[in-house]
Amino acid sequence: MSNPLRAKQQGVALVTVLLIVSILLAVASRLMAGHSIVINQHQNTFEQNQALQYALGAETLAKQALFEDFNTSGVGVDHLDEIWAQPVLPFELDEGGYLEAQVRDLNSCFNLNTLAGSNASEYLRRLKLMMRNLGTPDQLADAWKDWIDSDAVVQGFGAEDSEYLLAQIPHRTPNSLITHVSELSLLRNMTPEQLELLLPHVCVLPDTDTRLNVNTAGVHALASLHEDITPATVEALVDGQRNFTDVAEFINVNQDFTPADAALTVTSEYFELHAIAQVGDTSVTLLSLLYRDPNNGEVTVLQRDFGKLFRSNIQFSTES
Ligand SMILES: [Ca+2]
Ligand SMILES: [Ca+2]
Repeated sequence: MSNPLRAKQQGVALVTVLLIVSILLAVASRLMAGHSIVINQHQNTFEQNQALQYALGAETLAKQALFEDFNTSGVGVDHLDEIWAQPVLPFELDEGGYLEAQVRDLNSCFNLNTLAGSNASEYLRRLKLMMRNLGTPDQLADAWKDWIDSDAVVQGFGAEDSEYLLAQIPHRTPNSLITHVSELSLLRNMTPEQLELLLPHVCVLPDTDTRLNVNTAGVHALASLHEDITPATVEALVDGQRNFTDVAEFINVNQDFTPADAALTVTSEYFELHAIAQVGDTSVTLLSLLYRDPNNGEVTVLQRDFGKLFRSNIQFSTES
């Protein structure tokens, strides 16, 4: 065999080997990349699950605190100095990350579902008053009543399906109790600015006749009770320490509330836990609606929402 032919064969063999090596390298790097994605996916799933378990742990802790408050530490009264009302300061988790939780009393806000109950006209009057106090048009209260009342009859400045079906994105009214406060944003003529004003003072409970806890209620929820009660008067009351043991004691020092005494209480049945747990690069937020049975203090989870942005209530002073 001549030398040029042999050299040519050797060249072909070398190219073949190089080709095989480069294919193997490509396959290996593809496998490595795939493997790395699988590892990251597993790590994310693992961290997500750990964060979820921490958030659910916070929920269990809140249930326990509310149960103990009912039976031992805070019997017969609920106020903001009790243990359940104290936020859990953010604390570091062993896995790297943190957990923070807070409980809010929901007998402190205006329950929007009350406009679908047997006492709807009274609650409509209160919602209108609250809207006027907040500087939003009280016609929105008519629209809200139509949104959840069972009939399809337009009342006042309200609106029913006939109007919402003509909207740019046609939709229907639920005509029943609702489960999420975000439905307010679907009301006809509701602007984002008006929604932002209303949201801190309203809530949604599976109940159509909810009393306000005078020890925890906010300024606008209390001021909505009667025309003679102004937000300015209530501000002084809310800023002070509130630990009334019964409604009569409260009325005795706050005579303006006499016409609304049937709407008041000093204990609460509905609460909301909001927690955030972060593990590694993953975080889970949990908003749980809790009901505490007024007969035995047993606490039940009615609803869980994993989509609500967590906003801490903790305020640090510059010195601390
Ligand atoms: Ca209590
Ligand atoms: Ca309706």
